[in-house]
Amino acid sequence: MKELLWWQRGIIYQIYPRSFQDSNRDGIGDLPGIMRRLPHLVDLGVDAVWISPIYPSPMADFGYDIANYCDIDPIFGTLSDFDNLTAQLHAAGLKLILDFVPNHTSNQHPWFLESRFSLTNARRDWYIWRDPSPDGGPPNNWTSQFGGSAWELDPTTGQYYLHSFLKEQPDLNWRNHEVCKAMFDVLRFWLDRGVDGFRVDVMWLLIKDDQFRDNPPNPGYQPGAPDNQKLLSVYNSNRPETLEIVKEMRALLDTYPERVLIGEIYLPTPQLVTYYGPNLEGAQLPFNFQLLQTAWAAQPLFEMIRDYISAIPSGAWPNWVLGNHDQKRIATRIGAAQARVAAMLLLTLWGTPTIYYGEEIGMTDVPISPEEVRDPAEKNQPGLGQGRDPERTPLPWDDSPSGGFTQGKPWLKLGPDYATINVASQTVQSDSILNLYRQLITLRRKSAALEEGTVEALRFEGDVLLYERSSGDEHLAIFLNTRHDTQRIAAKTGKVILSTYLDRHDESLDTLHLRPAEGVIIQLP
Ligand code: TEU
Ligand code: CA
Repeated sequence: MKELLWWQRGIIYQIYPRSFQDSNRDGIGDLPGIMRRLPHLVDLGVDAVWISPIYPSPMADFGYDIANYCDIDPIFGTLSDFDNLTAQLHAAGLKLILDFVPNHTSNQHPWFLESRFSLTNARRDWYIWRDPSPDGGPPNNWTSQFGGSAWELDPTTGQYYLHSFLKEQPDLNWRNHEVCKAMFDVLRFWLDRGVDGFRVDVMWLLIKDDQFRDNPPNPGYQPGAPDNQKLLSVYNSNRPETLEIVKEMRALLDTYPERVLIGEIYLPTPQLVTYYGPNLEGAQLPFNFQLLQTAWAAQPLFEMIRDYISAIPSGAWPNWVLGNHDQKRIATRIGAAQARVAAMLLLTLWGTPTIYYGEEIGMTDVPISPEEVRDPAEKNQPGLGQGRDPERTPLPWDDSPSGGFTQGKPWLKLGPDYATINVASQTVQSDSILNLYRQLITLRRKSAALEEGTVEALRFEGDVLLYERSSGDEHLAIFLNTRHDTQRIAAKTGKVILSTYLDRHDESLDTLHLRPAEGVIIQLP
């Protein structure tokens, strides 16, 4: 078997920097805070860290609105903090992945200030400007992901600009070659500083229809659902020309050794896998969000895994995600007991796993009252369940005030259960989910079958999902009980090497009684 690259063998850990560790009592996590908590990442055993945006930003969308691509926001620290963090991560054997947000800038970015100034200035075409429609309204019917029209009238010139997200986030025009060049310079700036890869924000939205055609209505729209679901995003997403840009990004990364290009892509499997590129010259890891969207039951999980793995182009590498800063946390979605089963699934499937900070201690969404809302997705469309604050709350490190996250007032409150759901308590509690994560990761790192074997004999029996992983003469069978009652399964004779209950080891068996929400890994002879 070919030697695996770090991003194939490794485990990625996503840090939402505002909520990881504060170091200066302003209640907001920062780069020195991440440095202080490096031992946690090392103890956990992850291989790479992806940090959500840390660039100068007015924070209208908490850093996904960038005003300068080549610096660090003072909230998070300085370029020298960044260089220190990179050096410390590398010294500890970890890679660093940055968030790259190419679809839009902040409306405070100097490029946009110049672009909006006049019809004829040199940067006018860097953004997407259109005349009003004949009735004076927006140029077409496209909607913003955060509600309302995707077009904002700019009184200075009487034209509308496109914003796929907030009006404070104008979309760049990736059909303009100077934009491509400027953004590729940004990638080089960070690559030259030692960054090991990028997670590219909304990769599938980068190019829009050149004729700006109206989107058709969505026949599946349910009244009461958010605005942006009323139409099908035919003309403002997943356009064929997008892959050309992705290939250019990849080609640039390939001029440096062993860098990784990850794409944030919310598309069904058949479209998602096209982002690998027909000759694997696209993204190495188009983020696979299927686990976020599949009902937690053995049969749908079986079908989804089967379809995803069979859709992967030959030679491409799969990947798996249970959560991120835009989605309900897994422990909230499926409950604390099944979150342990999900951990075993994530870390025993074939392909690169990404862990969202807090998953390792079973953090749940924190209810945020209307007065405490920070996220514009909730502020713009209150009560529709669009808010992302609940999954972005500070990581509790111990049971001291504010969980050791800050000595100030945290920017979002901690969960009511942080006295028990925290890193320190779970470190000493031998059967905690944190210790399950650590053992799963330890096992994965020393098992060639888990690192490189494909998924074999994938099936389901009743409520149990089963599959095998092999390499050389190492053969493992994984059994996951997706329900909260006992399941009895005929097993090949083998020896239990890990249970999600963390209590049975070396037990030999023929028939397996899986306890409620139990997952086990069995070593086959
Ligand atoms: O998210 C893209 C995206 O499509 C989200 O709008 C997602 O569908 C939504 O949050 C689900 O509730 C990326 C970033 O991950 C997100 O945090 C940013 O707000 C967005 O892009 C704009 O940059
Ligand atoms: Ca701080």
